[in-house]
Amino acid sequence: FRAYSHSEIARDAATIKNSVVMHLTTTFLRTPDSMDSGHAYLASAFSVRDRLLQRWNLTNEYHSNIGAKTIYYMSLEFLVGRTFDNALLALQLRDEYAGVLGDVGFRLEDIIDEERDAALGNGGLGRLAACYVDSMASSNYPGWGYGLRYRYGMFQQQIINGYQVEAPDCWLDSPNPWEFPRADVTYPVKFYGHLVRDPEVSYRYKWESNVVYDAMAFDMPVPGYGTENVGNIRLWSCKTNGLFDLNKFNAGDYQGATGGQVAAQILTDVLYPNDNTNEGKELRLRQEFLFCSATLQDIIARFKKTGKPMTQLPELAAIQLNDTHPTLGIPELMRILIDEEGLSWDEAWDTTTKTFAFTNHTVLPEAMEKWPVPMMDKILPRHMGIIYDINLFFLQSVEERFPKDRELLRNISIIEESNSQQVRMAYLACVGSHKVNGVAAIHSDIIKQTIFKDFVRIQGEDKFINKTNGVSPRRWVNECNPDMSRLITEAVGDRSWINDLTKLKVLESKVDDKEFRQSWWEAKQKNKARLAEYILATTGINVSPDALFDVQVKRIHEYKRQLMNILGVIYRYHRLKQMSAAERTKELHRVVVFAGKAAAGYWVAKQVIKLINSVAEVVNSDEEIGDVLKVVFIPDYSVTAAEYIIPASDISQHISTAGTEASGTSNMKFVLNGGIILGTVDGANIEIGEEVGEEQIFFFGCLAHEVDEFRHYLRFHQPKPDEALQAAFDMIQSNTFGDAHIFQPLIDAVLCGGDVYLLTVDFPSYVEAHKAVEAAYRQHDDWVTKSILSVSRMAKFSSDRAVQEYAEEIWNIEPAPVGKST
Ligand code: DL6
Repeated sequence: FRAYSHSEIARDAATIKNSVVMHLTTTFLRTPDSMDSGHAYLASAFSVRDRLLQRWNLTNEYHSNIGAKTIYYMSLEFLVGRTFDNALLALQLRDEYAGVLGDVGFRLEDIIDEERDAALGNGGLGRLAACYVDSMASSNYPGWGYGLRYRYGMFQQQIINGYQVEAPDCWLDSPNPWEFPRADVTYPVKFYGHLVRDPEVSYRYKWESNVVYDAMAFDMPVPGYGTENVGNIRLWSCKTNGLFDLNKFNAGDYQGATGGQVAAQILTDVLYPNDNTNEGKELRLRQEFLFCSATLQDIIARFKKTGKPMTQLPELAAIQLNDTHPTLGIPELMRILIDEEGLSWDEAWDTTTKTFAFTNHTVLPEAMEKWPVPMMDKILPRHMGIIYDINLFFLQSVEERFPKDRELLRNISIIEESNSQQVRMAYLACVGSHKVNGVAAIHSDIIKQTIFKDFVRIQGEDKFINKTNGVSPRRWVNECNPDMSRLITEAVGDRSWINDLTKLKVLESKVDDKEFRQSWWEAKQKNKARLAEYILATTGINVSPDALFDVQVKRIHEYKRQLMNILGVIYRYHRLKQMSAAERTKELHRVVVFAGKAAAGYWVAKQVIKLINSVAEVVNSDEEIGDVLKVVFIPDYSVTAAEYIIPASDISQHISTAGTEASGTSNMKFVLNGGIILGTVDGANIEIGEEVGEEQIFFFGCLAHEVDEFRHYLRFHQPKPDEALQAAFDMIQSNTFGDAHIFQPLIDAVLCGGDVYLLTVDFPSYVEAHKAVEAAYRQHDDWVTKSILSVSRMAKFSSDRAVQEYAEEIWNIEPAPVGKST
């Protein structure tokens, strides 16, 4: 077949200009004279998309011609953020577009700002999925993400009177250049109905139902950096065509006529805004199934084109389950293989378990997905039957090896025998997969000792492995931190580090280079000035880039302990108020930045936001305090906001109670951008510490193995806050930040609710750790050394490394660069 040499894309200014004007005039019916920045963005983005699609086609054609094994990354969340700048950098067209836009009076930065984030995810889990597809494309692995095209992404957070107020994220109201609708790729997805048993094979059924929705594909090309490969995220949207009831319409029942459309559309309308909690809503279960069924049908359809027997599916396809949300893919593949493709149960099970692998992302009990058996039985009767059979065969095999161990059988059963029976999705995912992994070393150990303890005993140690998370150097250094990137490129000699972070090692040799150190510091200061502008624009608060920037940005959750941070701020304020003016002048100036969303129904988390904003209001308007302390809550945290915030931190806080944060990924992003971590011995903090060295990280707090004992003690004993924490409570309770009643439940959770997140235990060492940070920051030279050394040692935390490990140890898949072979 064709030689896949090079799909040379046009780079000259005249051709680029023509393509922008062509889209402006034909796609958007505008003239160059009436072009505003919104249309300049759209026309430019569409012209970049043309170039991407050219490569996208070639990549897919090439992979299918060589019969490449493909990884399918199934995730209900893809927190992509913006694409325009990312695509320009990947195609190495940034300067060219800046030139063309500059010629007609636009700054590229302003045009980039016209794009809305694709916020189809809650936090770390969704952003990880986006980083992984980026790495698959950039490392030439044939890989697709599969997800849902939510009409409303992550809600927009407004702060009104200090409280979080949610507004819908109507991101598709304006044209989206980064998706390609595929009306030709549509699958029917059934719900409800009844089963008819095959007269010849007792376990084969026909599933009959007239509740059938259509899932239609939208493709989002994922540009690989420094390669011709373009990946893909295929998102499903529930199609409403054909669900219009003309008879009802003719009879004047207009609402009834569109009822079917509304019922269908709602399936892909909204992203559930829960991070680390399981809401258990029926609509969510239907969302999950629509996603799994359409994805599996699509994978099978592609596989069948090869003409190979279905049992060879694992040779051409590897499916990774991003947490339990896509677990229904397992019974759905079983259903297709047995009921539609005629495989025996054993063949189908062998094929399924060899195809699937499962990543666990949490140990929090409230996040564990379980579905009531009656609900599952009603909505998905065939799948419930398959799950019962999977469980039966699994329990039988266990009983053979561990006869009469009733307790073991009860503990590992996929069906929990509670008041109403529940399907334990983590167990189903585990039993139906050939590998199970956690996302940081400590987390992978913890899951082996807790939720999967019995499974390790039964299925063997080898099945349970660790794959420490990583982040994309394209977005999280090269795109978000241009000045530091320029310095790294100069030090390395070229841009190869962007696809190979081991090259960062060379920075170590620059650590004593005076000029380099000065430029490094200046780059950070510039990023801080940029963030100060962003803070002013989004909050109206003026902060000085000369202060220490102390940042905690992530979902608001009790286990992440934003409450401990703001109590620390209150204590600092208390101390400052006790000082004389002369003493205060000696204090290090500090800007404490918070950002993050709370799930709409998570009352405690929302009260924490209110407390932060109330403290900010008082502290920031206290003239005695002035610039010594500023507190900022940046509203509507997003990928784009993170790209402003992360490069500007001096210190970032990752302070979860030990053993609760599976990994964390923003910790990696902060250090990769020259910031230092103040954190607990938890998640990936531990491995970051191992890589960068103890001198480069500020640890505090109790250790994971101590947590149970402390919790047990605090259940039966009154928690005792130290003086500092008591001072913070006293300040709140004396109405310093408004009506103390509003915040009393937060204090009660610590003092009367058993202090589950161990604030009283960790607060003293937290305060000490802050002192150590201040002392270190005052040693300006040493701080710069810490910053450079940290970045130079961060290679491990590239998502390219993580994806390569998955490819080699789980997916058994090789890179297939387009144009490298014919
Ligand atoms: O693995 C990505 C990310 C981790 O970095 C976080 O530590 C973890 O909290 C998050 N987990 C979830 C779990 N949600 N569910 N289910 O978001 O995953």
